[in-house]
Amino acid sequence: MSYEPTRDDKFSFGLWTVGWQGVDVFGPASRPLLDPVEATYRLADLGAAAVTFHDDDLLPDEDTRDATLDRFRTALDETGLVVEMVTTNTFSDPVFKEGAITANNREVRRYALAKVLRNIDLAASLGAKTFVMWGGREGAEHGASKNVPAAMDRFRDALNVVCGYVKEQGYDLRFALEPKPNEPRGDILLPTIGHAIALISELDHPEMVGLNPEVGHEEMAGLNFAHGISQALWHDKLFHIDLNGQHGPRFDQDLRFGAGNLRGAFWTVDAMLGAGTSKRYDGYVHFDYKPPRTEAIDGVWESARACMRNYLILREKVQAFRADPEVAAALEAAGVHELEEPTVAPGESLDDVRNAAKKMSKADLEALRSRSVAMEALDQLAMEHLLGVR
Ligand code: ASC
Ligand code: MN
Ligand code: MN
Ligand code: MN
Repeated sequence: MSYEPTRDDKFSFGLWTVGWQGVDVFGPASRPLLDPVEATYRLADLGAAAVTFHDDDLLPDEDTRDATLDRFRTALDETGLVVEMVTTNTFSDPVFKEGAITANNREVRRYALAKVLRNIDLAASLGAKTFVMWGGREGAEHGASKNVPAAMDRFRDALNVVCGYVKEQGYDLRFALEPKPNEPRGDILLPTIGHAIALISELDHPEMVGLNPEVGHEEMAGLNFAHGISQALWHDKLFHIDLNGQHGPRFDQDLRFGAGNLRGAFWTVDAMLGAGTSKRYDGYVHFDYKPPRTEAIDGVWESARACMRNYLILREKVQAFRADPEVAAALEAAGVHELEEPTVAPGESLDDVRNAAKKMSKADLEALRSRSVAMEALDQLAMEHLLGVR
């Protein structure tokens, strides 16, 4: 296998990823500014199918806005790349230091909403189908400083407003909320996939709003990303995905996909492909990572290439795992498919369940207590596929 990406692989990159100059809390940029239009050409050469951006990544100021948009549209025409997703920067400008759509200050909230609405128009004009909302500054450091129920009201209102606007304009655009537990705020609202799914059920148009989970954001909270996206798929809410790498609960590392928790990456790809049984993810395979500050521009392109290559390698390993007859036997031995059977069969009464339980002998129970679940053997098969010895 060559692991060369094709357009059919639907790889997509945020322009802010390869464009990250390495500014961090302890130091300024370590790399020169990368022209986002040049980055678009370069990503096309590397095999990407699409790009995404925050308004400010591509269009940082009014004076150059129209000219840059013209150059960007030319780049899309010349490369055949599409803009599949657009998102709004409601976190860099200090005006958003205390939040954007859930800031205590109402003027800030209205300013943020106007910025989002303008960006929705841009997203629609470029043909994007997904609009991500990452509430990076929607949060708090101080206990009494944020009325969380009121913040949820404002979050809900803002989502209702933007959904209503998209319907009214007739845009073909869905929203995807991106959870993150902390950083840059001490605590961020909608910290996990589960919190975001719960808010969606309170909206006027829940069918228009789903999720954009990011590997590192769930793993920062010690959560299992594959489980999180599997549940999101179950709710039909996996509208988009941010793939990257993370080493457990610490700062948001945004490593290239495959770095950090490699076993987690294996199960992430497996979950995206439907884990052999359930619904699969068929959207763009989007990378949201940061080439480490240590790298010069050669390392930037190397890391972008590696994100796609690691995905393709892992996809091959996952497919081989799922096609392996020994794995099929191990899944059987572990009783994995039995879980697909309803606990109470259609037509059965709860008395049937009670009576069946009552009829169980001590020996029946003892047999269940001491049964083999054979899960270590199953997991070792996955490990050996991942390690390349099967
Ligand atoms: C996003 C998104 C993030 C953040 C981060 C900004 O839109 O998905 O995770 O912004 O990439 O640095
Ligand atoms: Mn991140
Ligand atoms: Mn992200
Ligand atoms: Mn990020």
